[in-house]
Amino acid sequence: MTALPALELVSAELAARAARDPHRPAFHFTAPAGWLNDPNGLTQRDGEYHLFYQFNPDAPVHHRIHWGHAVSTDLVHWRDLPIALTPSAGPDEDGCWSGVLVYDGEVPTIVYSGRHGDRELPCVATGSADLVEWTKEPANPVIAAPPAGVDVTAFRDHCVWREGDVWRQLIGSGIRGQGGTAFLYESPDLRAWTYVGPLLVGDSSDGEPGAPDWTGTMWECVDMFRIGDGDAAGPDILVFSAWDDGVTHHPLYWSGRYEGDRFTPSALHRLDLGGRYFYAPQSMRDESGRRLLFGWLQEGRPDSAAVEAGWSGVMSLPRVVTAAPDGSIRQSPAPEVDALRAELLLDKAVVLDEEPEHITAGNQLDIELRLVLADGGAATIALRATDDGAEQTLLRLRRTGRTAELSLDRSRASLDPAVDTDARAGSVPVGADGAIDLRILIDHSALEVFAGGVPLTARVYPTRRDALGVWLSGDAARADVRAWAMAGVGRQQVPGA
Ligand code: DQQ
Repeated sequence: MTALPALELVSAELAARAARDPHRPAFHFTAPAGWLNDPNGLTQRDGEYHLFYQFNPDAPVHHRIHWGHAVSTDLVHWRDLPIALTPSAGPDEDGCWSGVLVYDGEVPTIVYSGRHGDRELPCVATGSADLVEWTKEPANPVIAAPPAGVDVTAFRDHCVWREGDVWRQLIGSGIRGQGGTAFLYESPDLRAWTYVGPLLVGDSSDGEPGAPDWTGTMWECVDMFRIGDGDAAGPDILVFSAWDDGVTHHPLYWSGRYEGDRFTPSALHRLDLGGRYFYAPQSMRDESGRRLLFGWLQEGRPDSAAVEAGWSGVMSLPRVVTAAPDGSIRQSPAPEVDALRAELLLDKAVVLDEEPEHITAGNQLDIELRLVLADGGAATIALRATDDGAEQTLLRLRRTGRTAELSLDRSRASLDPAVDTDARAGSVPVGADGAIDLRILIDHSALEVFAGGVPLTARVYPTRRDALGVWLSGDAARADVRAWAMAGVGRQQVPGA
């Protein structure tokens, strides 16, 4: 029996409730209703991008996770395809958790974590050539248990690649008393796996659990890639999401070198200054050789509010990842996002002073700002702001030499006392001329900011309908600003799917 697409699986009542929510983004990908979390199985096939995602059609809570499936030719307009994986009696009875898609010769193959009871084990499913129908391997799980003799904190999520004539995979885990890790396995056929050893082990005693670069006691959604080829290749990048005892902390990455059976790190970096608001990212190399990255924008309102809204979870816009000269990576929205610019609202140079200047308004905006700050200079951008300032989300930048501190102040972002208002901050690069290229994408409750290629993602939930203003202020600063109203992407289904 062919599975149903997401929109046909959710109840009409839930979908209607979700559609009415003013906090629901219009140009980010979301589930039609219910729950969405991690991006999975990213691939481009015959020119079409496939986005699978962790999905619960029944309610906006993380429970009995399915693999939703959507397809796009332009990375911004997505069509629903039938659900790829549904929990069924056996090792994924309680959920089809995160994983990846690889091509075993001509056979599309998903490697994912089947959840049964309170544990997850690696499972495999094979797909039709069009990636629409999936058949689970009768021999699931393909690995019966975590490595013998290792006391693990958890064991799930997969990064799989072909190396010479074998398959290799990383499984996210943690060694109790030591730290997060990625276990390396090898297989001739994606079914029989031999444990090789830990690729790298973190140290959870290093730093405070609250610190934005704490590596956690378990690494979720490990993802390893190299940007570029041959002599032009950048460092190897090992991405993971730091987790501890049920708490999703933040995504980090090691830059370094993968060689033999080990990863030798040279530095640890924050992947997104927004922390848990860009969680469990997965990347893919597309047919043109770009490294694309998607992540899950978690909610910042209480579970009860999401349940009432009928939906939870936003997929990030697609990001292009490039290597920076210092060994870190830079991220920017894929150029395809520009196609959603519906109307140019503003194109002007502004000299900033203490008095905030109203420059534009909207809750679906793309703002490009080239901000030139004197050393020690600062600028503030107020977003989703009411004229009386009762609600406003503030982005601040303060330059010191060749870096600037970017901070997000949500203390007045919402009059709703229940939503998350924690601050976020981190360092971003400044050009030799003192300029910072900023890109700010506002999509109702979803906020993605890129400053010199360093992202800061968050969620905001203003209560007032007039919380739309964008204001600029600063000292020793000027800005070239362009802003566009962004079109929504709607939702399409494959007829008869
Ligand atoms: N979400 C998945 C897990 C993963 C976590 C389950 C990260 O496989 O570890 O939905 O958000």
